[in-house]
Amino acid sequence: MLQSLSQNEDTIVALATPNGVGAISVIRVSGPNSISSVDKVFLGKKKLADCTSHTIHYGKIIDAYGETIDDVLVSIFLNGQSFTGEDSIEISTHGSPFVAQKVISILLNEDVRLAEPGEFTKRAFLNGKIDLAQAEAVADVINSRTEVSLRGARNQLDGILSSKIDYLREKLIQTSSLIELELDFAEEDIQFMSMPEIVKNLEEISDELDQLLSTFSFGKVIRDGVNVALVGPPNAGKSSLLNYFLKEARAIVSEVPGTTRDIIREDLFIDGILFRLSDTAGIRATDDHIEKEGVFRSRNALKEADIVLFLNDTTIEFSENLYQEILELNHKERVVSVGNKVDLEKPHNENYDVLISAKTGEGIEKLFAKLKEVALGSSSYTEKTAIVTNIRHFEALKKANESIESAMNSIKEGLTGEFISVDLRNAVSSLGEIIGIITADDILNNIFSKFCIGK
Ligand SMILES: Nc1nc2c(ncn2[C@@H]2O[C@H](COP(=O)(O)OP(=O)(O)OP(=O)(O)O)[C@@H](O)[C@H]2O)c(=O)[nH]1
Ligand SMILES: [Mg+2]
Repeated sequence: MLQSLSQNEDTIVALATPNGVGAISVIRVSGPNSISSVDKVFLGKKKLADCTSHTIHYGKIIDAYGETIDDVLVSIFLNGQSFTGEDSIEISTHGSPFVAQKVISILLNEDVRLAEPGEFTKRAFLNGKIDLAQAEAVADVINSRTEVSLRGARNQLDGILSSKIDYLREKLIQTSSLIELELDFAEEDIQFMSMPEIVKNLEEISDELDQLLSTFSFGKVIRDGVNVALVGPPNAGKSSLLNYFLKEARAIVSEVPGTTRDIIREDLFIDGILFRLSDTAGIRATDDHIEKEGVFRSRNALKEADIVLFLNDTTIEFSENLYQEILELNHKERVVSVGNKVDLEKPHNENYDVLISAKTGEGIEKLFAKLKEVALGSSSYTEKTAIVTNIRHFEALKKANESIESAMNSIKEGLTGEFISVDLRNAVSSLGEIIGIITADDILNNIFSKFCIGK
């Protein structure tokens, strides 16, 4: 099933723990010569070649002159029962980067080479231990910074997305093979499955793909967080709100309109979701060329934001023109209109989704709830729901769905089976790309080069 089973002649080594001082450092070795190479530098009670899999051995690592480098513990993984699917060894040394580097350099003399970034995970994939979507989830688990993003990555590593893709791909292959059968027997005028039935199958698959695609906005939120731009006229209290969120005087606040010029970015976690805040310059026409640049940057930030917090001072008139401009630069459902300074006087509230005071904190809980609501949408996903968090998967799903739609159009137009088959084959291969059934080398390299060395 896999494109190429890993026939790695090379045995690789890398530091698996961070390169710094700690209690222990772990060095990972994987490949056909793992045992023999380590045996040459390891002095224990018995040879590692005589030990069984999944056992741990105390001993010393010695250099070419017989000098002891360190006392170590060596764990052995044999017979494909390792992360990579190859014979592997993990050496735990004392946690000094110098000791770890020394052990690695000794091994480099014993027919072992340094691993490339992500090479252990790449081997796990090539040896069929995990599929490509799961390999990518390994990186997401490592990079996850919040409870929510970790759960999303775990979901993918557990294969929930993969098995959904697998199921849809199989269903598509079945449908498409029926059409191909028909092609083969076209002369004999035999029908294996009626066209309406085929169309019904394709529609079902397409619906499920649509459903998966629709999880991406949520998936992106849980994996990468949400960009929130604090935008509004000068003096609305944007910087005050940023400071209130962060519980520190991060941005300069003053009664002078046009205080903020540069964009100030900070992260805020609300219930495990990462909100990346940008405090921006108040938007107004100005002759000051520095402020002008600030306003230019504000407009860019608001264009790119996943959520725009449009802040206004409730004690003065609502900036209707600016509001209309924001709606043009972004999407209405992503703009939250916030009325600030409610501590000063009772406001006209018809323009606002939420009323707050960045000074007293009034209404901030409601604002948090609103931010979460806009970020997550009406999604109600359980831990068993397949969620698309990765743009590569999203693009492949989109391509698959387009191919299926094109096939259905061909059917409607009464085109011959060949047209339909080509599209369906494309759809099958797009789905296969997600789990790595057939994936071009450059795509694989691109994916694994983003890993750290030792993973
Ligand atoms: N009473 C009251 N004053 C506030 C509130 N929020 C902000 N202010 C005051 O409003 C003024 C402007 O606040 P900033 O936070 O600097 O406003 P800004 O929107 O960042 O302004 P620019 O950076 O100039 O665009 C300051 O004097 C703040 O103390 C509030 O909720 N209540
Ligand atoms: Mg400001």
